[in-house]
Amino acid sequence: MKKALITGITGQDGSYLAEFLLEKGYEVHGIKRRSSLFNTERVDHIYQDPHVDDQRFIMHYGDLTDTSNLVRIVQQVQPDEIYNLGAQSHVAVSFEVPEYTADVDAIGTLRLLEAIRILGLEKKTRFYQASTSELYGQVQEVPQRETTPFYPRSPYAVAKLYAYWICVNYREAYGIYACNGILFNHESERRGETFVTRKITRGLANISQGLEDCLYLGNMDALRDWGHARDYVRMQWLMLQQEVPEDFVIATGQQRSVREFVEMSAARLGITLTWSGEGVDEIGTVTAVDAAISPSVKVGDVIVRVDPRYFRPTEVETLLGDPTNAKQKLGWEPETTLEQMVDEMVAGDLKTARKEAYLATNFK
Ligand code: NDP
Ligand code: GDR
Repeated sequence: MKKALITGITGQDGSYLAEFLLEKGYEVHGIKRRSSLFNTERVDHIYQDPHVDDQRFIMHYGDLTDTSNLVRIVQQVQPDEIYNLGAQSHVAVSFEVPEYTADVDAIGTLRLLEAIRILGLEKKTRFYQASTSELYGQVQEVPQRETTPFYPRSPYAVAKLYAYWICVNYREAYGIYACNGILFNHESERRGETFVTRKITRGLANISQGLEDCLYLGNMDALRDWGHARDYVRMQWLMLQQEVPEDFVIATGQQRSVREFVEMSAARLGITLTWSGEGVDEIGTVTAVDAAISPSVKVGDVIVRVDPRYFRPTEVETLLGDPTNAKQKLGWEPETTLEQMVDEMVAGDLKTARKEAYLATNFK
């Protein structure tokens, strides 16, 4: 039975990857952080009681900033594959905590690669690094592919740039099977609530049920290539099954603006919006509404506004990936369309909002 170790198992991707690997018959180990509240919600449905005989899902307390802990876990698990998904993954937050972001995202990657080396696992353990389209930052070529030059635009992206190159360097220097998946944005109903897609679907669903009045956003013109996380974790595994390690761009090849994502989400809640004003004065006003889905929304309501606090000191305005290499060499194709993903995200957040509104009305 193959063993995998996943850092970031409690995150969006970690939870989908753990499900995927369990289905493939792996023994799955994950590193979780100690927190004062439960932080395992995304993996609770696959949790296995440690008292059962054939436990295949095993959690270890740990942190990417703690070298001795990482070495001990890697020694104990002796993994065939390590998926390094753990990170301070929020771009805007990285401007607030740049040093911590570098410690976790850059040096954390080095610590894991060193653990492989210290333990003499160079020939046994394959290593996947969660690299990112943020490396392209101020884009130098459209669309972005494996050969496009990097120009990072945030402390997060600069930390991930170090992680990218240390991965390449350890592959070349020590023959470790290590590769970078350069993944463009991918979302799901498990996406963290402060990333823009989930903020939009959750915010609009709350507004539809009267739990909030208005959604405040930053740069409405930002363009992203959004795919579904479930499709992208399949690709992470595929990358470690090749004969020769290689870095791949994973993307859909299609691009939408934040504003378009708002419109798509609103449409699923029966809401039509028109836009007026510009920049910080831009607002989204309701021009039609299906009261059966969104009983708390009225024509004329302003439900989207821009708040400059969400602007970033340096922004990545546009990202569009070219996944040709992954398609040709790995036979990978995204299976979920953007429309299906928005349906899924809105449906999930609407269900939660309806429950909360019901409780608020009936159990005051
Ligand atoms: P999430 O933010 O959902 O998950 C991040 C995970 O990392 C969580 O499990 C978190 O733990 C854990 N983590 C954070 N800090 C530490 C630390 N110091 N030590 C150990 N674990 C830590 O991210 P995603 O699942 O969306 O992304 C997975 C990876 O892929 C990240 O590295 C991200 O940077 C990268 N990426 C993501 C893309 C996307 O669009 N989603 C695109 C390209 C790259 P906790 O739950 O306790 O907070
Ligand atoms: P990103 O994702 O920075 O691309 O990083 P995010 O969803 O945070 O932002 C996407 C774009 O939307 C604009 N935006 C807002 N963003 C947030 N979070 N909140 C807002 O209110 C808002 N309004 C507009 C942003 O300015 C940006 O242009 C994600 C993360 O998952 C990274 O870890 C990953 O590496 C990259 O995707 C690929």
